[in-house]
Amino acid sequence: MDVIFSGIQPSGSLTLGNYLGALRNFIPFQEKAECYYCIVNQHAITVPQEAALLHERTRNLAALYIACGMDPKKATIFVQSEVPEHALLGWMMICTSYVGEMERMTQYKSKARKEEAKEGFIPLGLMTYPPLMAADILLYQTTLVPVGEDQTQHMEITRDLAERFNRKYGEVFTLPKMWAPQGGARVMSLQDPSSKMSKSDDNEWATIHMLDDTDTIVKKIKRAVTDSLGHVHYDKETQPGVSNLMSIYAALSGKSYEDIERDYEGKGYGIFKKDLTDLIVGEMAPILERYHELTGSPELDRILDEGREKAEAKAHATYTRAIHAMGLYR
Ligand code: ATP
Ligand code: LTN
Repeated sequence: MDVIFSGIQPSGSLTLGNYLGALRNFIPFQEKAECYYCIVNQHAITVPQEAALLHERTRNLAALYIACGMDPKKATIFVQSEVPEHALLGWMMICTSYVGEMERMTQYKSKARKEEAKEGFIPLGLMTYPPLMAADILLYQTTLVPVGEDQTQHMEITRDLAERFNRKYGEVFTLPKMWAPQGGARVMSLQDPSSKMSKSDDNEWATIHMLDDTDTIVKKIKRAVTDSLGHVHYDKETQPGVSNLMSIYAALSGKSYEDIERDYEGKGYGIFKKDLTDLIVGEMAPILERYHELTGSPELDRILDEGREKAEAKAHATYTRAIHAMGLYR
């Protein structure tokens, strides 16, 4: 049976990109695999966070996981910082990593540039982010990691570190594979279709948040950049804005690009955008309702307490093997 591990950072309000590229795809695995779904708050603190807000977002993200259909009876849902083996193995993976390979990571380069411009310094945690992510995954002997396409490089380094460790100290870790969805693996900004939709984007028109109300979604889709060609056609080169909207439409409706092109032949962007808005609202409305029921409820704590226990048991077994392999014992 496959072992699935994935995580999302509680670093902001989740976007439609997080949903289509990651969260939505976590759900079907719980029927057929051993699943661990983590709220990776220790990754969130690789850039400055406000304490009260981080706490609130951590709970809210857990509620959102469950609102999307994650079933705590079938999947283990937990908070990264509550299972200390993540940080402990994280340190061992940092010591297995090289500065050069970390400096070459594209997410590191772009986030380092951004933080330096904003704060005047680069937090070291940004550079050691990948070995912590490797530890997350390797602790559970994970076979498959469902993530969006932007995580490809992080998955490659995870495998490299696991192989390096196994070669040097003995076979401790399973080599995990990345699993990216067919559609929605890379949702782009509504304002600049050359960059990915991101929860930390400062331009509020660029991003649809899962918690946006209907009115806001209507306005954001209306304002989404298109072009002057006026036909609904998939071509990322000549019509990047429309193609991005089509990819969201396809991911939500299950239709192919050809079907969508046929359905909107001779119709303008207005009708297409209205139908797309309906699709997004239709998908999000039931999630929102369940989310609001859960956020304040004690049920959430019970679920996360249980998740921590189950995760800890599995993580501890791998961690024990790893410290023995490395000689980290008396
Ligand atoms: P940040 O903007 O704070 O760096 P993020 O929005 O990229 O965060 P993460 O928490 O880093 O979100 O990612 C959570 C998951 O969502 C990952 O699996 C990632 O691949 C996926 N994801 C993020 N943005 C997109 C996107 N635009 N399209 C598809 N998948 C995405
Ligand atoms: N880097 C990931 C978040 C993350 C993650 C993980 C994803 C941290 N640890 C382990 C999958 C498995 C991101 O999505 N930005």
